[in-house]
Amino acid sequence: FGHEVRARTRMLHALRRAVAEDALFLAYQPQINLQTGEVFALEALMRWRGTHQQFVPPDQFIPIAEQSGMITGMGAWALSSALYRLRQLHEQGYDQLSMAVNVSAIQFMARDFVTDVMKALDLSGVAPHHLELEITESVAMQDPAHIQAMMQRLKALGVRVAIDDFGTGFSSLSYLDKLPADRLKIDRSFIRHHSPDSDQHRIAPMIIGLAHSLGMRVIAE
Ligand code: G
Ligand code: MN
Repeated sequence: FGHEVRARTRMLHALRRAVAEDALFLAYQPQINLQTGEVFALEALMRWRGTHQQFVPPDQFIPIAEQSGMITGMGAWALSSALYRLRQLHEQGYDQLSMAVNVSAIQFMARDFVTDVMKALDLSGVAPHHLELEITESVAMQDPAHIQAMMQRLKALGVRVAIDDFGTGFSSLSYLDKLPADRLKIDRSFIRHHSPDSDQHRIAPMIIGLAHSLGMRVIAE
């Protein structure tokens, strides 16, 4: 246990230094319409190149960023950088592209989050409907009144919302029906490494059916 605490502390110090030294960057993963083959959006994913050029995976450093409160600044940086990049792409002629940005629970729960999003959009000059915010299913299922209100405010701006890692949490279906989300993202565990006749393989079509009957779009991670 002591060892684990020390490892965490070490990583926290390293993360502080990484942020100060601009060692974080964004990787852009395309989102593809399978009917047309067209790339309609990019998802911005935070990456950290360590001091010895090794990559630290986000599932290791995001939790530490969340526990330490650093995620607020890091998330704001990711949002504004991704929107700035999108603006450049629009100017280069890729003007139909959207950008998906992951949002941590800590950011989503903050009172001025919607104002921050509005400011980031204004600064970049990107239209709100070209931004999709991804919140994980486990977050979407917490504090229903707050989540619903936040989503409604984002929708009123024209920003889209996706529920990330869907299928891994414990969704209340009646509550899901009330969430004004635009998209469900099927968690990659239901897509990857499964033979066509495995149980896991049967989940994806169920989620697709669920999403469509709730009037949502669906994407596979
Ligand atoms: O790229 P990869 O699938 O390894 O990313 C794993 C997860 O890391 C993502 O699904 C997301 O939950 C998280 N992640 C990546 N970038 C960000 C980010 O900018 N903010 C937050 N909050 N999480 C991110
Ligand atoms: Mn995501």
